[in-house]
Amino acid sequence: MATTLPNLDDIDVDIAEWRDSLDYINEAYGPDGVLAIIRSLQNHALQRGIGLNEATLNTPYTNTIPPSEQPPYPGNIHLEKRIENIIRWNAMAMVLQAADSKSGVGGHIATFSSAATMMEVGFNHIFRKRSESYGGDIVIPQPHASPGTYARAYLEGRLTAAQLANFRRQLQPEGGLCSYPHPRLMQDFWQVPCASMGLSTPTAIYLARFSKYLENRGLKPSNGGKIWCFIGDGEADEPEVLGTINTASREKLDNLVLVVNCNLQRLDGPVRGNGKIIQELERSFRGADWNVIKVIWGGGWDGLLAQDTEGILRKRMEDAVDGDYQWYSVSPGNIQREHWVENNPKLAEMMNTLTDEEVRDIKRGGQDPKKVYAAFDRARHTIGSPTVILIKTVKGDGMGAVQGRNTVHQKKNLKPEERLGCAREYDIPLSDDEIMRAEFYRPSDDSPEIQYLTKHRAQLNGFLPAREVSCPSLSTPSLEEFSEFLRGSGERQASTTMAAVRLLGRLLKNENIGKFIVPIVPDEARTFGMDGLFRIAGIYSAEGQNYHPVDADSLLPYREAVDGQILQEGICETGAIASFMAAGTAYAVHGIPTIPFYFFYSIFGFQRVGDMIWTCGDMLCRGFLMGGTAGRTTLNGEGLQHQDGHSQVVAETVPNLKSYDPAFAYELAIIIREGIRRMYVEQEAIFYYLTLYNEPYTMPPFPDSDPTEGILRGLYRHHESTSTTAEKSHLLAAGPTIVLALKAAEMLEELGISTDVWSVTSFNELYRDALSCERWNRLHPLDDEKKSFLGSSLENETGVFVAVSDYMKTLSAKLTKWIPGEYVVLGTDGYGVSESRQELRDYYEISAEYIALSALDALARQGQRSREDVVAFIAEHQIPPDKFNPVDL
Ligand SMILES: Cc1ncc(C[n+]2csc(CCOP(=O)(O)OP(=O)(O)O)c2C)c(N)n1
Ligand SMILES: [Mg+2]
Repeated sequence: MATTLPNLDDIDVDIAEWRDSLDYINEAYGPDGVLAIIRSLQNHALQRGIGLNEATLNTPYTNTIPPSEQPPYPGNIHLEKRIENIIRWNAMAMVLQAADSKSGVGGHIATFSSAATMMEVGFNHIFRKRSESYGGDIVIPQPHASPGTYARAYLEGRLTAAQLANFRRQLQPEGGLCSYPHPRLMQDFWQVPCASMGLSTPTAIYLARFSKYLENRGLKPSNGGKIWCFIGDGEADEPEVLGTINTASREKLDNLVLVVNCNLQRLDGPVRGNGKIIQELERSFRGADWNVIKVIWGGGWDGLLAQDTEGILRKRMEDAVDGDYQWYSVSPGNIQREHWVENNPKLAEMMNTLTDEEVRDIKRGGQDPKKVYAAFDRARHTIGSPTVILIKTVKGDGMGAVQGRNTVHQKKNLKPEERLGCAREYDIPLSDDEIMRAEFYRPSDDSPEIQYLTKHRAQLNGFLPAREVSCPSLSTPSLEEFSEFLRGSGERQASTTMAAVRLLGRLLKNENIGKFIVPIVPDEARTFGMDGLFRIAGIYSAEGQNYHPVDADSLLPYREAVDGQILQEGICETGAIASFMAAGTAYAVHGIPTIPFYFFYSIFGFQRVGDMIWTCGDMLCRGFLMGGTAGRTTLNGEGLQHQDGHSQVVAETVPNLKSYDPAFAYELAIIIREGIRRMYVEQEAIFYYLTLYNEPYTMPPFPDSDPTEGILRGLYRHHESTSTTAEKSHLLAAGPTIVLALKAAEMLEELGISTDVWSVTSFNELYRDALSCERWNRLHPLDDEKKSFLGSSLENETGVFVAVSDYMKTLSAKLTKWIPGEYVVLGTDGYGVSESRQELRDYYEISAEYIALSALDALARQGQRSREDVVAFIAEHQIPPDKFNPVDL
């Protein structure tokens, strides 16, 4: 490791001779010659067991771009600094006013303080908005730096002082601002949600990838547009960050720039006190084939580094760890000097060219706009690979005594004298009283600052971030197109998964919307029978297919193509859901109405990437989440970690997600058709979750009674009893459990109990509707009562009710209040078990026998049947009364 390497002076070898030799090879054979020699030496060392990771993956702890390659700065640094300082002040003032209001809503200052310069360089010179001729940059700032983005928008005249004053108070009458970037809550402003640490990186990577996909498929012109994603150095510890970076280089995403604000601190303390986060990240990103640009030192070091012919200063820079650097950021110049030169007379001599003040003021790269611009400029001109820029900054830069302290992240208030100190340093022309009240400052529209800032944004096509949706509506596919599913399967049996994949195949052929369909699947296409689509739609690959596929001669070859339509994501649910997000938001990002159908193993959806699904809701994403091989018992054999009996329960927690658990192919067709209409014709901000099953059974034809409304709102009577006995039961079944309910109905009819079977396509939709009617009635006591769909569907029904699904009982139990009679819920609570379908259904007590038993028992409890009848039923069907309860496993 760097800190333990011996000094070159202490090694008895003439290093100058080695260097001369390399120079000679370079002159005679060029860089390839040098590479060949180094590679040979490297292999030689490796064969002797010498680990070379650091030597090969790390460059020195200096700026990647030397002063000689630095482009001239394209702006007025002095004026930009002034603007930056005003923005810094207003950003700070927002949080201070929130603190003064005693509303307790909080806010952060330190993150933006460290990021201000890099953001300003970007906004003044780099981030370009979408136009006729340009695809448009997307800027994803660090979430905790949001006050800075708001403060700039205030200067730009896009936000009012009242809005700034209501930071984190969105319910105030004058309007307010959300804490972090949340497109759902500020739909004209924020483009991408990023407040859950780590998720913005895969989001950015897959947005960039989807942009290339659209270009390669001819849906978008190749007219540029980059994703600029800013994250924290602490944030880079989230597994989603480094976990998805290989995709970016494999896909050659040169439209992606990730900027890591390396202020060396996270919330609690140093990110890598004992090491160097920049070097560590450099190794990871270089190892993943990214273009890495380090911005470590400000221009104040250039002169010293130029004098450092013996590498003394560089070695010292290399040896100091981040804990030291953080300490320097809080220490006076003389103390810094003492520690830095560490009795090294040569270094002391070099540093003596600077006063203590100058030592104290010497800046890090992220505080120097010229260094930042050089990096941003190189990144935007990089071709063939994604770029990561590692920028060293100071957390809480300019916050006075708390700058660089471990507590700075949480610092939400400043004392009056601290406020004065900051404002005076920023040269804010407000009175002392105004400063102590943390008032905002905005120069007049004709001031040089506002003129400069607006001119530069105009040159870059307008203000950012901005979310401007302009997307054509599609047309709803006709019902005839789904006739195959409305006809039923006849003698054949089919599963809802098979039906869904066939339906997807049909939609792909639709003249109007076919090209907008984006089938997405992790490494599971064969599980769902989607391999048939490979040939017709092709698997997207930016490189095409440079090999002869092993199954080229078969009917279903693995066909990769540059214009392939299917996104086969490999075993990466995070990437797949990020692709769903990119495809489902292309209507807003690019004005292109792509319709994602993401097929996945249902248990690896909400459970695995629930936070990303929540983010999809935030980003107003559209599309269909298709949870395949669903159901705790229907997916037999796979056991505890695969058998999903709860995703429908969790789906209910996402407010604008419509979740359905259909039983039949025609239900599926009606729901998907309506989803396309609502999302892509009416442009509603909703998305869909459908659970699909692998159990084949006969798919009935669309009933003459036309249950369309019931299918969409959650329930309809699928089977009406022809008997008219006094005793009545209703079985409410979802998904494939309807087959069990129909069998149970026969058993109950044999016992003389008239039984209807209702297909419940969505317990969740019924519940939401019932709650919303109940709320409305409470608020309108004198008006006619609104009836919920569930209430009016069942209002004339009597008897007992049994609900069953392949999900936890809580899914149906939440309807209890609105069911007009004794109500029993059956479900699959407990961990999954490896067993056959039939055994599992007995085990979780949802088989036909248990359904019938539940109805019979409910009637007995109502006094309509004797308890002896129940005992007899238990005995006849050999139901073990002392059976193990699955939730106890
Ligand atoms: C998933 C998640 N975990 C925790 C948090 C809380 N949190 C917000 S900011 C932060 C520290 C950020 O540190 P860093 O990424 O280094 O950014 P900096 O503020 O230093 O620029 C934490 C822990 C969060 N927002 N999301
Ligand atoms: Mg940090």
